[in-house]
Amino acid sequence: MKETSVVTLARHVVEEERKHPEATGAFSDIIHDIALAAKVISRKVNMAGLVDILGRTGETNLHGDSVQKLDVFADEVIFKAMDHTGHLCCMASEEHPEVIPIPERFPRGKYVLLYDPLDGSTNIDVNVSIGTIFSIHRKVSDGDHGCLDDCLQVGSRQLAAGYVVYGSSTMLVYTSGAGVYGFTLDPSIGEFLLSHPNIRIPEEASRTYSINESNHPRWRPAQKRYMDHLKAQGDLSSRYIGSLVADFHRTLLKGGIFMYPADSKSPKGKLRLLYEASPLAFICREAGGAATDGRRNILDLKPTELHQKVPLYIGSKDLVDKAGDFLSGDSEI
Ligand code: P6P
Repeated sequence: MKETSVVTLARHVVEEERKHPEATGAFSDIIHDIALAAKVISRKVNMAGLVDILGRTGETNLHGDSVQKLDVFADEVIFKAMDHTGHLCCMASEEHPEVIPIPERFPRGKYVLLYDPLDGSTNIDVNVSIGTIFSIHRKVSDGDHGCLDDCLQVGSRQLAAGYVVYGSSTMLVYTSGAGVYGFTLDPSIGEFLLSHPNIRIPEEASRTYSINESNHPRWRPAQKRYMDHLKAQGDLSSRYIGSLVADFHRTLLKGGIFMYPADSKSPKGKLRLLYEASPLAFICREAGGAATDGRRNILDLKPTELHQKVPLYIGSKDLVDKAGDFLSGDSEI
């Protein structure tokens, strides 16, 4: 019997779990439940142009971003996929100002889920790839209920991190600290199939730099000097989608650097540490890349607020390190 090459996400997670005798299966369940939520969101995203869920709800989220109906849908799908499982002590979402408790009627567990339910949602109406980002920590507080301290953990303590990119295909990419694995959804059978085993960020020449250059007037001099340096190298193409998950996914697979710097309008940058920068930094490190705030490793930053922002330089280690060389003298970071 020929060895099957079809490895489902479920099979992969079980095989990874077998490498850890102490594993209880809870983590495998969490990844499975996230994948289920991703399938439901993917179906809705792919129908967005056909069903009355485009456009805005008329509300704005805590960050002042207009909330699109798919944002709300994705947030609810993830919460309802996870709230009853007994594996989580609490959750935190970009769409909620405070920590989300597990409803009293359900058991609580020893893990914490932080998530951005639908990042890049301003691109929904123009059919550009969007994504879900998630980060899993172990509960650190005493008692049965999770709390803010369980969410405000340094990125290096993450147990797992991943994203789902809803693009030309739907892919789930995750790491649990032993490599980065990519699974592509086959909608005809409703399974995520291993398509990108052990992703490593390449050093080859098809690398890109990715940044919103319209912000150039607001950049600090050190940022401008680094951009001039990158362009002078002549071996990087410029690509910017404006959807973090899509821009990061390309950077992970092709190499290069994605930047969202601090600037005079956003002194802490725009992206959030807990459920954007930190999980992507964990994935990038596991793929042989690096991620900083311009000077410090993202995974070393101790969060102080649930929705705190951070400048982000992420991608090929040589390019991220070089950014640090230019920016390290910038005392304003
Ligand atoms: P700008 C999308 O709104 C988002 O949060 C990220 O997905 C993306 O990387 C960034 O903002 C784009 O921001 O200022 O370039 O439009």
